[in-house]
Amino acid sequence: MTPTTAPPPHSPTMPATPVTSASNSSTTLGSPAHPRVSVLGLGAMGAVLAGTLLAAGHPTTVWNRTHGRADTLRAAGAIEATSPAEAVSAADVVIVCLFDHASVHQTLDPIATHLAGTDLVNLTTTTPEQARELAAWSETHGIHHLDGGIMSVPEMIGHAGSEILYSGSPEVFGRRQDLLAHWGASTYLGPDAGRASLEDLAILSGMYVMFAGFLHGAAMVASAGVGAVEFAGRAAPFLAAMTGGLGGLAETVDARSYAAPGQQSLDFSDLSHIVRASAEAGVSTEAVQMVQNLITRQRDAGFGTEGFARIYESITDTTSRSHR
Ligand code: FVH
Repeated sequence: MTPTTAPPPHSPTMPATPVTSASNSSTTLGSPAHPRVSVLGLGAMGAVLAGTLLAAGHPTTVWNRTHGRADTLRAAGAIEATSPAEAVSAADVVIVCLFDHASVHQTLDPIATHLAGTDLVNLTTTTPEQARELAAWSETHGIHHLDGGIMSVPEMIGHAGSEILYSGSPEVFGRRQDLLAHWGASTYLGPDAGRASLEDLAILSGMYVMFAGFLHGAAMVASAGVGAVEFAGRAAPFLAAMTGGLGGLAETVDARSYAAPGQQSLDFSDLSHIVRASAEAGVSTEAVQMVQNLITRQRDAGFGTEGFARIYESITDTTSRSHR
């Protein structure tokens, strides 16, 4: 299915802390343009999500397990509910942004009957299977479920560059698109509730492996007395430039054209000198050895002259996986 992305309609000059500009301070009545929302979970992310909707004029009720985290939102016009049941009874749309899948069920299971008929948008990070499980649970209870993967940090919400991936109920996404757009661009990936989570976690895989590689490099140069900040100044521009190569790797993988000319070969990509330099610097070789293992499997199978993108086959071929 081709993803559809809706850009945020709000002004790019929206304040960084939107809770200070609430416009619905007294009314709790929703309207077609401003349905009533309840936000369950006022951690770093949930508080910003709630504040953004409040600033956009949505009657907003909030609840948090630990009392005291709603003070700023309350001062800006939000209503603080004393229980999840009270919070959702005042809502057309329920937004959930809790710690994990277990905390979502701990919060929602006791109030399933109160949620029947409402639109539930779960922005808690879960695995794809957990998202599908919540979708099935929601269907059992007559709840309309949309799952989201937030590709932003709290400071980005409501600003250019913020994006949230969604999958699950197409009706909820269609009905609530204007509301969701207050947080940033909204990309709908289809009715499989697990898809947004899958893509979210796949993107985060890239981020974490890159961060691990950067920190590995920082540990290497530390052996020469170079500080991580100084190293970051040199590494960041190069790493940013290298992301320009992702599209080419992707085309090669989709076409399985590893033998096409113009690619950096696996033989050339051998990382043994980096592994050895890491050992010489007295740091763990794990991070770079992981990549070297993926390369070695393909070279051992006779593909050394083919392109680096071929390590994709080491990743997808679980039958030949080794733990070297
Ligand atoms: N913050 C970020 O940058 C990332 C961006 C990408 C998406 N994540 C995910 O968003 C979920 C919430 O993240 P958060 O940053 O708001 O997390 P915390 O500040 O740690 O707040 C956690 C809230 O969850 C409540 N909570 C925890 N356990 C339970 C429970 N068993 N029952 C009810 N509520 C629970 C916690 O309440 P309290 O500790 O204040 O009582 C907070 O409200 C998360 O999935 C990220 O992966 C954010």
